[in-house]
Amino acid sequence: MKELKNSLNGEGMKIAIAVARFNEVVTDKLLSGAVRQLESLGVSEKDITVAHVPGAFELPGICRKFVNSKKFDAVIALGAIIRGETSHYDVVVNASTGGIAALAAEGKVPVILGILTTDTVDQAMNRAGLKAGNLGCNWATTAVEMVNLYKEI
Ligand code: INI
Repeated sequence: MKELKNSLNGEGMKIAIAVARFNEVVTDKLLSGAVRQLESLGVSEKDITVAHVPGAFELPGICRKFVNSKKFDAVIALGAIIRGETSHYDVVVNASTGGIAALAAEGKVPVILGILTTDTVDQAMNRAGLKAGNLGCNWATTAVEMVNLYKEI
C-alpha cells in the first residue's frame, strides 16, 4: 500500500484569493485570517494574489478565471451570505457554492469553498474570528494541504 504524504509546507506556492465585498465587515476578517495563515505556512506575500468582487455570486466566475490562467497552485473563494440581509439568500447560496463546487470537482487545482452561510451577522462574525476562531485560517490551511496532496498524484 502507498499512502500519499500530507504536508502543510506552503513554500513556493502561488495562491489566488477571491473575496466578496458584500458583508465586508466579515469578509475582511476572513481575508486577513487567510493571508496570515498562508504566510505562517511559508507562502510568500508576493505569491498571494487577491481579487475583490462585489458579492458571493461573482465568486465562481473569477475563480474560474484564476484556475484557467494556470498561474496559481490553489484558489480560495471567500464570502459571507447572511439570511437576515436578503430575500434571495437561497439563490445566492446555491449559485455561489454550486459554482465553486463544480469548479473544485474538475480537479485542475484545489479550489477552496470559503463562503460562510449564516442566519445573522453575529454568527458570521463569530466564525470570522470574534469567538470561534477565524475560518479564513482553516481554509488557507486546507488550500496548502490540498496543493501538496495534488502534487503527490
Ligand atoms: N452577496 C453576498 O456575498 N452576501 C450576501 O449576503 C448577499 N445578499 O445578501 O444578497 C449578496 N448579494 C449580492 C450578490 O452576491 C451579487 O453581488 C449580486 O446579485 C450581483 O450579481
